[in-house]
Amino acid sequence: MNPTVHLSPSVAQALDEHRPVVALESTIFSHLGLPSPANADALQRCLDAISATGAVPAITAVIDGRARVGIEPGEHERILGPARKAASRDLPVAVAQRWDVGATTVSASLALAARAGIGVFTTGGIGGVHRDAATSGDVSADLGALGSYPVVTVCAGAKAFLDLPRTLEHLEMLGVPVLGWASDEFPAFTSVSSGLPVPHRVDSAEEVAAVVTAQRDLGSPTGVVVTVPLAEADAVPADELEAATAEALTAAEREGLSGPALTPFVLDRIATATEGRSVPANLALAEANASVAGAIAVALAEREAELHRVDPAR
Ligand code: PSU
Ligand code: MN
Repeated sequence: MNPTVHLSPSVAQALDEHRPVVALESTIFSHLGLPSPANADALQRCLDAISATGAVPAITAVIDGRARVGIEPGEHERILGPARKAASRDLPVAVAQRWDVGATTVSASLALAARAGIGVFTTGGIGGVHRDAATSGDVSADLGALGSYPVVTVCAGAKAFLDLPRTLEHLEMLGVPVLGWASDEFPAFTSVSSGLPVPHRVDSAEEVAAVVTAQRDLGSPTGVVVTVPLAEADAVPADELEAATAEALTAAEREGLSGPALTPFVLDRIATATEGRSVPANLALAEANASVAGAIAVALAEREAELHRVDPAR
C-alpha cells in the first residue's frame, strides 16, 4: 500500500476481494504479554479461531523496521521472542529507527488496521485508566486510539487491575459505543463480570454490523468496543484475582515502576501469584474473542456487499 506499511500477500488479496479480515496485536503474544510456551499456543488458537469463521487473520507488528499487517507462519518466531513494546506513538520511531521487533499494543494495532482498511480487531483486554491515574496521569493510549480509528475492537473488557468504572467513563467521553456480547455486564478480563453494567447489549454479529454501518452513516469517526465475557468454567474467581492484583500493584509501587513497563510487570506478577491460573484463562478469552471478531468481520463483509448491491454508489 505504501513503502512503510507492508501487507502480507494473503491479507492484501483478501482486502482486494472485500473478504473479511481480522487484525491482531502482537504484544500479547510476545514475552511482554504471555510466558512461553503459552504465547505460541495463544497465537495458534487465535489464528485458528479466526480462520474457522472464514475470515483472514492479520497480525500486526514492526519487523526489521517495517510496519507489517499480516505475518506468515514462517515469521511467527519473530514476534514470540523478545520485543520492544510499540504503542501508537512509538510506530513512527520504530520504523525510522528500524527496530528489530516492535510488538504492537492495541493502540498501535488499531492505527495499522485502520491504515490498511481493516475494520475488525481482536485482543485479550484493552488498556484503560490506571487505578492511580489521579496522581500518575496514566491512561492507556489504547483509549485514545479507540476514539480515533474506525475499527471494531473485540475484547474481554479492560484488564482487571485497571480502574474499570473510570475506563468506561473515559470511553463515553471519547464517544465510543461499548456493546456487551450476549451480556448486560462489563466483563473484567479473566473474571466474567466487573459488576458494572455494559452500556448496550448485542446478541449477534449482524447486530454489531448494523451498529457499525449506522455509525459510519452518521459520520462518527470512532471505533466500537465489543466486550465478550469469558466462559464461567475458564474464569479466575474475582476475589483470588483481586488479592493477586493488590499484591502486584504494591510490588510495582515498591519497585518504582511506571509508564509502559507497568502493564507487563503487573501481568507477570498476577500470573505467578495465581500459580499460572490466569494464563489458561487469558488463552481461553483471547480465543473466544478471536472467534467473535471473525463472525463480526464476516457479518460486516456480507452487509457491505448487500448494501453495495442495493446502492452501487456506497
Ligand atoms: N492485556 C493482556 N496482555 C497484554 C496487554 C493487555 O492480557 O500484553 C497489552 C496490550 O497490548 C495493551 C497494552 O494494548 O498491554 C496496554 O499497555 P499500557 O497499559 O501500557 O497502555
Ligand atoms: Mn500507560
